[in-house]
Amino acid sequence: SDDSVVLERRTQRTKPPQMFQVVLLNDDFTPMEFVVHVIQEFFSKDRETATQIMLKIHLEGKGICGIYTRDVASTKVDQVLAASRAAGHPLQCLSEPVE
Ligand code: NFA
Repeated sequence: SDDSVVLERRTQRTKPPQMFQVVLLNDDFTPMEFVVHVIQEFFSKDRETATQIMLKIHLEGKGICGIYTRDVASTKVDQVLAASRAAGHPLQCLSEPVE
């Protein structure tokens, strides 16, 4: 006799993607106002939140501006670096895996 049995998986089994935080680094030259503008524009923060993040970066050396999937985080980094270079500022931006 054939006693083999097949059970359908009806539960979802999709693991969440690895997330990446986008970090801005402090420097001595980029104007505070430009950093606030960048954080508002590319990380969708209001002016008050953007100012708080900028000040944290200024005082502590670095700060997280947002957490995204790999491709979105990479695009944010490219956009920030392009805008900074276009404006003649040395602002540095990177993404790194969370955890
Ligand atoms: N440290 C810069 C200044 O005093 C401001 C700054 C903040 C630069 C955050 C880069 C990132 N003009």
